[in-house]
Amino acid sequence: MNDTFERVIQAIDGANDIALFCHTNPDGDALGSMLALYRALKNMGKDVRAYCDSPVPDKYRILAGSEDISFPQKATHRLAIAVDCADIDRLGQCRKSYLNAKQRIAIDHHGTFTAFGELNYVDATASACAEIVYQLLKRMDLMDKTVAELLFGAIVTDSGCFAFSNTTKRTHLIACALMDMGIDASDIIYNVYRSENIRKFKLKNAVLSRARFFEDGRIAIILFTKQDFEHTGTDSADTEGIISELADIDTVQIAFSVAEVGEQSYKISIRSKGAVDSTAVAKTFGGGGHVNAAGCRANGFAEDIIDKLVFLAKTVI
Ligand SMILES: [Mn+2]
Repeated sequence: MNDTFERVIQAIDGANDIALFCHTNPDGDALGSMLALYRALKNMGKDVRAYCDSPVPDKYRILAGSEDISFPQKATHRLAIAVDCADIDRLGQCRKSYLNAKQRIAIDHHGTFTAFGELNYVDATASACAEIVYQLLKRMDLMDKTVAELLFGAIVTDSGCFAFSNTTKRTHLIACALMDMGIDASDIIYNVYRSENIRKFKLKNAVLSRARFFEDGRIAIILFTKQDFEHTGTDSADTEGIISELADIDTVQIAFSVAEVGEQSYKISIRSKGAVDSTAVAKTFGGGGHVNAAGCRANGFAEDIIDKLVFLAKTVI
């Protein structure tokens, strides 16, 4: 299903008015990949916009160009490029604007990618979508230090700072190439990966203290309630990464984070180890992702959802 970089480059060369899109509730890879393209295409002299239907989380406001990200303002664009989205619904409210573009490209690294663009480029072996964007921009000779910083931050986010099993030799080789451009790697790692505000620290401690374990500690679940967010002054974006604390427990084979995002509406993140397939559970709820990291949404009562997750988890561990 893959189109070549040549065809993607041809489409970019042939368009002046380009809109970039990333997924709703953006993470470091979605934002870093999109903003790297944004800066590179701007440097090319293109009229380029960067769109997302959610506000940029505080910790990512340091990313160059993040202040330019907006909700789509123009009815149609000549070319639309979506990054880090496995399916078109991940664009949230930006979906319509993406579909309105005269030509559409989708670049992604999820195994559950649905090839929703006219031109599609997917590489499920890439730790981050930014690995693909790096290869594309390198080929186009559009790399600069700021682009390198954005791509490095994106790779750090999605590879768990080079610790997740999705990290390959190529991930490290790209990181080396980015470091050769003069970036301050440890500074970026601190800012996008390690640092957290005191509100998130309090949220993490409240929720982790109530973690539940099943099947001799092989299944772990944490639940973020509306009250947790209210008491700590946080929101669902602050749940990012907390699930890793469960996955770090030696007995845990599969971990779930269930976050209340609306009235009887929950966002579920799943992490697993080795051959334990997170997507097998996510797909049951209409979600997707990678073997060891997936996500989905569910409606209903938290306890019913947790029961269902534990039941499904038992079938995959
Ligand atoms: Mn990603």
